[in-house]
This record gives sequence, C-alpha cells and structure tokens, in this order.
Amino acid sequence: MQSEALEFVESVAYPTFGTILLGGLSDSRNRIPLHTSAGLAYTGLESKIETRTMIYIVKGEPVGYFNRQKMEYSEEYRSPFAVMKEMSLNILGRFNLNPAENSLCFDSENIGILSGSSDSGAAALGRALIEMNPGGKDIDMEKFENRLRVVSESVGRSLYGGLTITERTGSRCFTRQILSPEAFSDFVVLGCRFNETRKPSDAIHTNIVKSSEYEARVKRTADKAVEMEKLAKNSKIQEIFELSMHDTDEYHRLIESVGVKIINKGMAEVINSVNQYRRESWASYIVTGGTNVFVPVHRSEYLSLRERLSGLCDEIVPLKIAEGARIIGKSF
Ligand code: ADP
Ligand code: 3S4
Repeated sequence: MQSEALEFVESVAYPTFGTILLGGLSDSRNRIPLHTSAGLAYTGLESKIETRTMIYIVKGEPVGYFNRQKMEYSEEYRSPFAVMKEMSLNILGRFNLNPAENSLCFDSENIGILSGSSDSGAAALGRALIEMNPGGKDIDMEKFENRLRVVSESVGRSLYGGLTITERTGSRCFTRQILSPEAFSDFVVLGCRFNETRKPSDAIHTNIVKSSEYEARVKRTADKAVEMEKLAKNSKIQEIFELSMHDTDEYHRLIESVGVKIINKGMAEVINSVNQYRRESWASYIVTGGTNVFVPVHRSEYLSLRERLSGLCDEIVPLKIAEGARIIGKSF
C-alpha cells in the first residue's frame, strides 16, 4: 500500500484500562460519557503491545485494512471512515490533490492487546489525522476528542497517555493527563488474560443506567476523580491503585445488579488469590469490561506474584504504563 501512497502518516497508540470505570453514554451514536472517569494507557513490559495505524492518500477509491483484512468502506457511525471523510477535503487540499480522483485510506493493526483496543484504535487514527490536517495541532482538541468518541468513548486515555481524567462537567467532556508514565516506573501491572470472548461494552453502557444507584454512582465518580487528582499531586501511586480496586468492586456490584456479569469464576479466583497476597504484601486488582484481571504490584515483586498467579488464567502479560499517541513516520 505504502508504495502506491502519494502521502502518508504512521502513528502508534497504546490501549487502556479504566481506573475510575466508565458506564453509561449519552447515546449510541456520539458516545459521550455520562460521568467523569479515569484511566491508564498500557503497553508490554517484555512484549510489544500497541496499535499502529497508517493514513495514506492514493489515486482512486478509499480502501481500508484492519488487522491485515480488507474492510468494507462504510460511513457508519463507528467506522474510522466516518471521521476521515469529514477531514479529507482539507487534507487533500493541503497536498493540492483533486478530491474527485484521490482518496484517504486507512490501515491499522492491533498487536498483543488484552482490552481497550478501541481506545488505541481511535487515538492512533486521531493522531495521524491531526498530523495530516493543514492546521496540524492547532485543531480544537476538545472538539476533536469528542468527534473521535464515535470510534471509542474513552479515546482520550490513549490520546494523552499516562494517567488521565476524562471530566464530564456540564455539557463539556474532555481528557487531561494528571500523571506521566514515568510516575509509574516502580510498578508493574500483571495482565491476567482469559481466552474467552468478551461482552461488548455496550452491554454495560445500556444497562448500568437502569440501576437505582446510578445517579449516586455519577456523583461518586466526580468525587473519586478529585481524590485521585490529590493522590496524583502527591505521587501516591499505591493509593491510586487502591482507589481503583474499590471502584472495580463498586462498578461490578452495580452492573451485576442489572444483569451484566463480567467477573467469571476464573477471574474471581485470581481476585481471591490477590486478596490472599494482600495479607502479606501489597497488590491490587482492576477489572474493566473485558475478560482480564489487571493486577498492579510493586516492580520488585512482580516475578514472585506472577509465579503465584500462574495457572489461574490462560496467560499473564507483564505491563507498564504507556505514553500518549505519537507519530512514527510520515512522507512530508
Ligand atoms: P476493547 O476493550 O478492546 O476496546 P471493545 O469491544 O470495546 O473492546 O471495542 C472493540 C472494537 O473497537 C472493535 O470491534 C473495532 O470496532 C474497534 N477497534 C479496535 N481496534 C481498532 C483499530 N485499530 N482501529 C479502529 N477501530 C478499532
Ligand atoms: C467498560 O470505555 P472496556 C469499559 O472504564 C468502558 O474501562 C471504557 O471498559 C470500562 O470495555 C472502563 O474498554 O474494557
């Protein structure tokens, strides 16, 4: 593809997991979160985990590839083409290319991701489009992030990287980084993966709002974000993960009460084992919408905890906290 490309940009972005979990969206098209949430971008400590995306221009019709498979061109609301189409006139104009003869194309690959691929997919797409855009980074980032939410509601976590808060205040929704990845260098997150098909996150988003506790949950997430930011200012990383663990407990209790069960028997066994470990040392756990248990632990103890948890899940992948989306190549 690249050989036929008249111009191209290549980007990389990292997947994410929530630390104050998100449940509930404005609507299924715009996917604006109904409350404040927080999250971390992650990558492999020993292995490659990322999304790589190339946006390129060819003479002819638009084409797209996802994990090396050709995609149907679609302007449906969650398709990358829906966002690309809106920017293509400006981008083609920048390179003096006739929009009747040339098209913007998409090629993206996810490597080793446990969950949170929609965030890195949307962020890698967004970062590449920003680079191609004639105004570059002068783009209104709050507006653009909200546009990218059609691909993933929590895209901001991956766009900015490290620990981020996605604030929902009044009609506004935007993400900001509160801690860089370096702040987490003394910690490893063990990604305990189960080979089971995950439920779509929409099963959570559409049901959680039915809970009689939902309004209280919305208020609590705002309070937790204030608390998390205080902890971040004082570099209290262990306490941040404690807060996240309690949030996981609250979130899954709530979604189970409206019939959405994510934590299966195997995942519960991993959590039990972490709770036992907590009697002698420190570790915690986070479960989002996927079939993984994320287990933060001090770096000095990750090998021994990995040993202890081995056999309880299908694979344990050591993870570290990652930076935001970035450009890794371009033709201009
Ligand atoms: P996850 O926890 O991995 O985000 P979801 O079910 O929430 O799982 O989202 C998966 C969806 O995200 C995919 O079906 C696809 O539509 C979208 N997605 C994943 N990776 C990419 C990518 N690289 N580029 C664009 N969209 C992607
Ligand atoms: C359900 O947009 P996941 C949830 O905050 C939605 O991480 C995120 O996670 C919860 O589906 C969260 O990406 O695993």
